[in-house]
Amino acid sequence: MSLVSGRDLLAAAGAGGRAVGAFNFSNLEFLQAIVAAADARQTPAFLATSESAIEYAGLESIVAMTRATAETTKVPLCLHLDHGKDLALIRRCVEAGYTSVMIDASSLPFEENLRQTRAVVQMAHAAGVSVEAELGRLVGREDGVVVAEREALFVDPAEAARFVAETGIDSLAPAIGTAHGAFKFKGEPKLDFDRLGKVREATGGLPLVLHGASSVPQNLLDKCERYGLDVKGARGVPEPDLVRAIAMGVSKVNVDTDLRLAFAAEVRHVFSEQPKDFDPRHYLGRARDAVRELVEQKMELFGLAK
Ligand code: TD3
Ligand code: ZN
Repeated sequence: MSLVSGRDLLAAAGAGGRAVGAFNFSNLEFLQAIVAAADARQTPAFLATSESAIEYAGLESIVAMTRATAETTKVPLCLHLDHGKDLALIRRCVEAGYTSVMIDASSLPFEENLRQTRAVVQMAHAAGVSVEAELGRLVGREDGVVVAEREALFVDPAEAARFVAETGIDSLAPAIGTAHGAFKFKGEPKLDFDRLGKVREATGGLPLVLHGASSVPQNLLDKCERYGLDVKGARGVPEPDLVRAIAMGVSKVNVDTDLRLAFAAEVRHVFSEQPKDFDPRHYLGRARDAVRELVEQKMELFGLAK
């Protein structure tokens, strides 16, 4: 079917306890893997592209292949801009056919974030496109921030209430201790659930989004190691923490890193097994299958899979 808005997808997540996955892609194989998983499990999904994915694949190519691939299933899907920072690019996405955009002005002062987000909401809503915004900052192990400073970068629940009321956003990504990438935590993973609860209360049931939600599961790390992908010290968000966040009102969960690990590990697996095979359809096809399987597992964990 044709692409639906992010707001419609989040409504599909229902009142609570379940979440729609947002999976990043920048090529045909990841896109096909995510859509095949959605179709197999009759589960809606956000098809997410970052600004750098657009730079890599080209905006028009992304829109055309996403529309064509979405037509292969009856499951509702949404084409989403992840972490939009360039206001001109956000506008180009809306005009080109994206059905959801994220404005990420979270690194700017609060008032400036509010101003930019409000402008994007006006522009996007006029075209029926929904808007996600972020408050607080995601910092990981590699950002070199000491633990005491970390919390100062988390979302402030009182600010969240004002931000939501004054911007008209459709969903909010509150920073509560996750980070992007494979190296999220130095010691034990720790999310600020208390703060998540306060944000939930302060924002009156608005759909919340968890970024940096890859789990970097041990079985995937084992496979990476077996085939020579060096990701020593990688650490993600434990699955029970994701389930807890979803139970507390998170209704969109963003995953990119785990898919990349699964894809790369399987490509290396094929290469190590078949030293004479150089047909890209063989190694990319098997890697695509590995991503599809992982996306299906995520959909199951997030509670919407059939
Ligand atoms: O916005 N994203 C995807 C892009 C981050 C770069 O990997 C996320 O929040 C997913 O984060 P991750 O790294 O945990 O999959
Ligand atoms: Zn993110």
